[in-house]
Amino acid sequence: MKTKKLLLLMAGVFLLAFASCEEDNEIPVVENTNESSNPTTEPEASEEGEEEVEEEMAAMADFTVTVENVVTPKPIFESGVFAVPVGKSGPAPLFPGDAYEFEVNAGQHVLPGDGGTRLSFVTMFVQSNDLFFAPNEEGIALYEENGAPIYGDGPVDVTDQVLLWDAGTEVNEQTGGPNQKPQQAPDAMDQGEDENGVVTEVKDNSCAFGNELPTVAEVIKVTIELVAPARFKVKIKNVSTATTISVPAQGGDARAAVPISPGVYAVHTAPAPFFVEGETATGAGLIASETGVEDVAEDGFLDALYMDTKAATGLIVPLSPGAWAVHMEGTMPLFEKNMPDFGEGLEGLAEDGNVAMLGESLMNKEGIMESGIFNTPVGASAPGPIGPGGKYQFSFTAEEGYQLSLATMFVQSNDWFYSFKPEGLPLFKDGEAMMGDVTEYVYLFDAGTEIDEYPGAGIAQVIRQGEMDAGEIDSNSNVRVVTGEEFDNIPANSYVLKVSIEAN
Ligand SMILES: [Ca+2]
Ligand SMILES: [Ca+2]
Ligand SMILES: [Ca+2]
Ligand SMILES: [Ca+2]
Repeated sequence: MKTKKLLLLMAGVFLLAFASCEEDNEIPVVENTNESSNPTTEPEASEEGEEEVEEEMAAMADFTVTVENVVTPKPIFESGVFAVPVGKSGPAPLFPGDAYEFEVNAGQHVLPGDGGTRLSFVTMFVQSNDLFFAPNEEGIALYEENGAPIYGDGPVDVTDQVLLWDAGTEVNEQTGGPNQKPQQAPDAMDQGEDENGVVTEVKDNSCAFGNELPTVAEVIKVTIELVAPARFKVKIKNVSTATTISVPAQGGDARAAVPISPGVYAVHTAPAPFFVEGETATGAGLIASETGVEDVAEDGFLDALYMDTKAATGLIVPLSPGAWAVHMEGTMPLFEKNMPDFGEGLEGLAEDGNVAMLGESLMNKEGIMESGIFNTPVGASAPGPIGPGGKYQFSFTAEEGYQLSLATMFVQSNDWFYSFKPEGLPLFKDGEAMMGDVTEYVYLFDAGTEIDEYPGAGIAQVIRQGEMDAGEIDSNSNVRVVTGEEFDNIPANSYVLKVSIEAN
């Protein structure tokens, strides 16, 4: 799968950012040189003295913590429908002069080396059995090779990148034929003879179906406008007129407009989100929809295509190297909620995945029994972030009364990190060591050090920013919980990471 290759590339890019902390790798992790630490063997107390001895001994255990990236990589970054014409109150096809408008979020790429963000869509050429408009498999690139966004003095016309396709699902009739959308009952579906063909570009408009089709630009006009950093407005306009297409099946010199149906769009980086040229429309492309393309191409119905596209849409969130500390109950080594960042390195971790300063600060902080950083993924030989399937691991020995804190960056953000609550996670309960999956105690925090942009798109986020610490200062400088309402694509914590503890 392509995602794997992309994540490797990503790891390479991150190495640049993390190279500075490589020398700090050697922070001791398990060594506990404290001479007063207790032996792990059971006390061999005499019968009558046993209870007393147990009361004096604080419980103690060896812990291994695993931080795992459990993201299921999805091929589509963002998706949606366009169904309500501008100025209308409900879904409808576009008739001459009407337009759909929608906005998408897209940085120059989602992951380093992924080929860049592109826009694709599928919408029906309504005067047909199964023709649709869509860009080619690559999609319409939203950025130049040098990383500059599509930009012009106003909207940029990209109609020359829109093509007319035959879905190969229904046998073509002369325009105006009985099994074409305008002649079918409004709710008719799949009416017409099965073609059992493949998706092909309609290149010969004059003779393919025994009548003349208009050119793409005579029916549809598509423009893209950069309306804010990493945000584009797309406009799909029907530029046909009442005489654009001849409808010989209606007799004589009859001519008509070409309506355009509601459709589905996607922002993606790998090619072919919806279909593959030369393959059957069923189950093809990144979303592998069973009937989605057919339903739009034949009847202008977008439910199946939209649902299958949504199912293939999601944010891929790498996790950065992080820091951990085992500290006394009642201390908050990393941050306090609703208070500004301590200025001890959390900012560098939360904004750039740079753990060096925080790791150093923790070594010299009071109340901390042991601390360290985790920056080399399990199975890797060099520090780097972890993508889906990757994990970090660290170990320590701790006694009752101590808590565990840790922090790792939500890499598709400006300054977000995963952590337990600031007091940390108790390592013992009623004398028993904490074990198992503790992901439910993890929260996503905003460090309050940089203004948030759309996750996965923001140009001041670590994957896309030009330099470390790029980004504007947040007017609310407090560390606080990310509620999930800030943006529509923030995954649930348990979708991104799993934190588990082994103890013995
Ligand atoms: Ca056909
Ligand atoms: Ca039909
Ligand atoms: Ca922020
Ligand atoms: Ca930044």
